Amino acid sequence: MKQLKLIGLLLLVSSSLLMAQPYSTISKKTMEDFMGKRFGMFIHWGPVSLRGTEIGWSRNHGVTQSDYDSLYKQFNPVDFDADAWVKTAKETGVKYLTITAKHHDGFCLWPTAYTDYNIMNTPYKKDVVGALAKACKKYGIKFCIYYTVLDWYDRRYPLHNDGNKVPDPKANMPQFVQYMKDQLKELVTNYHPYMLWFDGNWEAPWTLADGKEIYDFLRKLDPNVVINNRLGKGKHTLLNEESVGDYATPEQQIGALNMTTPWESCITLCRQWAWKPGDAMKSLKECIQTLASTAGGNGNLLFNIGPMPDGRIEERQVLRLREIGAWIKKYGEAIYNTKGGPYQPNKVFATTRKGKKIYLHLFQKPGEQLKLAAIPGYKIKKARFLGGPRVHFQQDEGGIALQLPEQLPDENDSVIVLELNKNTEGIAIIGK
Ligand code: FHN
Repeated sequence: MKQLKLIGLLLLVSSSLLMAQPYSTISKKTMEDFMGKRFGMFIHWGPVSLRGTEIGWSRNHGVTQSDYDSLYKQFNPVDFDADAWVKTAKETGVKYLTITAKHHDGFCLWPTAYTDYNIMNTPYKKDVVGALAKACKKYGIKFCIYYTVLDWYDRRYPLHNDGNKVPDPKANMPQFVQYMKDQLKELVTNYHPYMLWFDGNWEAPWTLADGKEIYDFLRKLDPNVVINNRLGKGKHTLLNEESVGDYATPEQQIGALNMTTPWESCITLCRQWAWKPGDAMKSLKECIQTLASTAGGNGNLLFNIGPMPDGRIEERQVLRLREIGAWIKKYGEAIYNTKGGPYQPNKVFATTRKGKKIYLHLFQKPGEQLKLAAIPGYKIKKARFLGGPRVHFQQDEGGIALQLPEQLPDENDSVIVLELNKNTEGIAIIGK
């Protein structure tokens, strides 16, 4: 009897563990490569930039449907220069770039054979996705594609507007899923994206089964393309049995420190995803501390900009991106290919680690000293500002005290390198 109970318990535990797993077959090596990149650029762009309103969401909400759906006839970004965009991405220090090839408004930035609602039927008549893919290859940036699940423009998708709850009886979801497959095959075989960023999985017509069907379809096209978790259902911040995809996607928030589940926060430089004239833009401090806190949480940051209707990125945004890049040029060692922790990120500092080093990202001066909880079984051998002077410290079983100078070297994030006596990546999380 006891044996039967034990077998039953083991079956219960193993099935619950299996149940909690996302639908994902990506290799550990590919995910480690992706997570080591730490920093990507998100680009939300399309004919809606002519109105300066939010992509997808402003259709029937501030911009009439007929006006919104006709914008492509005027869309002529003659100043679009893929090399200039990718050079800016390079100067920013990002390792990958994700373009909205198709957002919820259904407009396609590449010459798709499956709808006329695409860039070739605008006055511009050039393949934006292809130009960016080529420029990314040229400058060594991984090219990635955002592709929406929900499509409020295409009549085969059952809902034609944000807020619609009654499916269109003339719609045809199986035909729409085939349309998705046709377009995704074009995108994967013609542009070979490193990662696919799905979105718009929350509406009723989309099911978990649809997500698994598309995931399997993509895996046959490319076993190594990284796929986010928005092919499934459920919360974007989680990776569980409702998820289809390889990593979690907290949005407009920094994900929680997590050493087991891969995640990437998508956050805007301004407030809107698509370009908006005069939109509030984040300070350099907020940008850098967001990046450091994301890496400190063991996550990636996908940082979004929205280019203008003429094809240029707004000068003030380019300048901000270059300022971020100047910081990364000096401190990138503390971001790229690091792991998060071991200390929980907070308002004063975040930590990343690599080998025997812990990088302490100091966002503000808490006083003459910074006190840290002890790291049992580990000893600090040396401490210095990255690229700067030594830092004096005391350590005992009660904790670590770092003596801070009058002036911190960087007003946004001063990085102190702690060199320990052994590899730091196994240290359990400290703090909650
Ligand atoms: O509706 C979209 C939104 O426009 C934007 O693309 C973000 C980016 O992650 N995703 C959806 C909102 O969750």
